[in-house]
Amino acid sequence: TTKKATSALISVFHKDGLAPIVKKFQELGITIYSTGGTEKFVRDLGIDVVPVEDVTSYPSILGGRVKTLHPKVFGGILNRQDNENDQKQLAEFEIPQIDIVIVDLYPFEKTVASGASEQDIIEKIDIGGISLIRAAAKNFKDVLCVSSMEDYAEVLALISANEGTTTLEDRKRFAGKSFNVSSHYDTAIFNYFNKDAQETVLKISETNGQVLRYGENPHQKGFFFGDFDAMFNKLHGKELSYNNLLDVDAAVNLMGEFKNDEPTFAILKHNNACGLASRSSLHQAYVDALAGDPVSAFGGVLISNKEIDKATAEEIHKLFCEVVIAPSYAADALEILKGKKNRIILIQNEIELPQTTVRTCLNGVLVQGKDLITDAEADLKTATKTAPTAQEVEDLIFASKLCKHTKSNTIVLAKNKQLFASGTGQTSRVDALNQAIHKANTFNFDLKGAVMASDAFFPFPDCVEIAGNSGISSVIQPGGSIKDELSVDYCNSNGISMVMTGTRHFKH
Ligand code: 93A
Repeated sequence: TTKKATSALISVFHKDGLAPIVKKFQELGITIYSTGGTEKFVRDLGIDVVPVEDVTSYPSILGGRVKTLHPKVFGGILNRQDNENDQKQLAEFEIPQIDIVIVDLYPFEKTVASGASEQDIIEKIDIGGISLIRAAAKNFKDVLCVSSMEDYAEVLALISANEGTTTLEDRKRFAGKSFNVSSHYDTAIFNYFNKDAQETVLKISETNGQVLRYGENPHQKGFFFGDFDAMFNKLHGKELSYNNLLDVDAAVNLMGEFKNDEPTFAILKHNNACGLASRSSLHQAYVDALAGDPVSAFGGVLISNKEIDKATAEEIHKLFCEVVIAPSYAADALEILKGKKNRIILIQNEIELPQTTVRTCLNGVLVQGKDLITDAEADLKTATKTAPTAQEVEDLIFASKLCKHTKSNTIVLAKNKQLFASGTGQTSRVDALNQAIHKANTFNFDLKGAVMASDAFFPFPDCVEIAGNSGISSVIQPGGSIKDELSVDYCNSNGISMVMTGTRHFKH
């Protein structure tokens, strides 16, 4: 496994630091093969060197793009010295054995960083050098591969100490470094090409997708891929924007939970509901949904699970809202809603939504099955001594359905199937609860007898304590914290009921 080198192929971009190595090679009687510039550098030192063209009997062509890419070179590197057939072929095709390969690649990254033209950058994609490195590293059993100017000093020390002899361990270590160099190099090239990915993707989107006014912000381009017209009949209003579509998506998914319920109305802002109520009349459902947060409702997306009648339309018309979605509209209701030129009015058709979700993540995408579990009464396990009342159970389910469609961390406070307030997208559950309580107080809701839903378990009893102090009488949560008992104990001592669902509903 210990090998004494007799020949070396040197093809390096950076010649600094190479002189002592080639001098050492000469001293040790190691034959040096070299490419154009490197060969000149070596010869100028007064050291014997064999041009690689003499090995290949082929000139460097295409302005240097092809100089080492030749079977005689790669045969010399890749042949197995313990393989009889390989050695026979080496002799047959007059291929010289190559024991050491020293390469320093075209400086691709530096060229990109210098702001060079694309043409210059492309020319700096090293093909022959990277192939030499990969070949020599692959055949580390027989070949020592030096893959960067960074290693000149180390290899000089190694060669000097052992008179050109290397161990298998040395060669394998250098092979490891080499693949680090080659993978880093190709990653840099990949990144360069991907830098333009935004332009490329946007160009493809422009021809294949639905062109939106812009993306999330006016300086971003935006496109929609999907069949909007299969899902909705648009009756009125301006073009839907990127953010409108996101809100419509959130609205449709939320209302899907209330499809078969009594008349239900939801008002959404920034993909979260700021109002939600179920009532025996749609008009009342709208009025009570709006009461949840009349401030946020401005410019919101409205959705109903029932036909919108005249009385409801008259109320809606008082509000500036971007989009109204319903399964149908009474003729007189539609006339009223059309009273605002830009208001988007959509009929939602009965159509299945995808059962998977996709979003970009780092340099790829994340795909997952959709959260299809809706907490139902049968799933609730009472964790406390007292169980919730029938009314509370209805409210707990109502709040839990909304929780599932609200950005985590979330706390939903509700009573009599009306959203009182929610805390949305907070970094702690306590923050979400405090936000919800603050909002409920702002709009004069009395939390006494209201219920609390949490999208995930309570890691500490702090949330139930705060909720208890605000008058919350019943709580729904997945459970599963190692400190569940502390929350349950607090509820038991304070007359609060708690049910656990066993299902977490994170939405990030
Ligand atoms: O253009 S290449 O990809 N084609 C080749 O066949 C080739 N072989 C070695 N570039 C090639 N090299 C690279 O040339 C080496 O990686 C090194 O960076 C450079 C050394 O060229 P010279 O010895 O002419 O200065």
